[in-house]
Amino acid sequence: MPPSDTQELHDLHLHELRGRVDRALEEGLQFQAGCPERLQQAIRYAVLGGGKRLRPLLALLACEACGGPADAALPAACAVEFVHAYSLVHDDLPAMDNDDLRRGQPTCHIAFDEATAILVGDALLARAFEILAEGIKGAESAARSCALLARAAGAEQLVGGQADDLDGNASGSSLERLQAIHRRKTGAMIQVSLALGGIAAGASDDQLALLAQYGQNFGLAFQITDDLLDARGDAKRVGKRVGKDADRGKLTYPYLVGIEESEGEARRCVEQACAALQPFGPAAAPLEQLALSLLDRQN
Ligand code: GRG
Repeated sequence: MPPSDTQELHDLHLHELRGRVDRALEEGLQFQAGCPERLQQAIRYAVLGGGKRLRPLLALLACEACGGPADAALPAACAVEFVHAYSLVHDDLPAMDNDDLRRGQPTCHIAFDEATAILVGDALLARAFEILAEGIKGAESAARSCALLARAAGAEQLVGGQADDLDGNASGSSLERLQAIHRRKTGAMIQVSLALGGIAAGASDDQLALLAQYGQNFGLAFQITDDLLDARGDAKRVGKRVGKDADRGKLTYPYLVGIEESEGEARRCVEQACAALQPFGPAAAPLEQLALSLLDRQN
């Protein structure tokens, strides 16, 4: 098949899966009468107002790569997006990154207020585990998924990475430190999205190990390309403030090794991510395309 047809089929498949994710997110955000109207609005604002849905797509595509139907991973897809959305809302707060623009819209605490934004994050974190515990088929798979997500979102991974990022004095050489932050702050949620998708398909340990290898490289390529977007980006297209990293003297790949070397490192990571997919055969072609698309990210 000519490459443009393959690309078109891939785009169509992602579009279709994104639609399923958006409908599942919408359903997962129906709260009973105990949830005050304004809180409900703020939660929906934080989740449904945009975003690439990268982590949910990784969960669904990992499930398909391991031979499962994508729908089996929808609860996992919602759970990882809820944790991700909570982390963005909290990251944007004045006590953290103090941002006023996210996904092309005013951040949650600007559109509502700070206390509401904190509660939005709390509610989303709880909902993620509720949906995973109730939605994943098989008690063992559900419990394993909850434990993996808790670890990825916890003090050793997402929260720890965020804490070190906020603390300019943490130890280690600059590149080591940067990689350790990326691994926990960005990589852990990407890795767990893939693992949960695999578990929903009943993946073998070997398949999960390959997904982890893919995820590790994908995560690093994603973060390097994020740094590159920030370094030379256009705020309108990216949907958040750009150039902030340099203004704040933040450690980034382009700052440490330069633009060209960062681009080279992102390419090497994408190649390694794709190499990890070989044993899956054509079932993993969409994961391969997704990794390749990181190299011309626009947002
Ligand atoms: C507050 C516990 C806590 C953690 C915050 C996610 C995060 C950690 C900070 C956001 C800032 C940042 C640059 C994080 C690195 C990960 C990243 C690039 C997040 C943005 O993910 P995208 O691009 O966002 O997938 P969308 O909006 O498309 O979902």
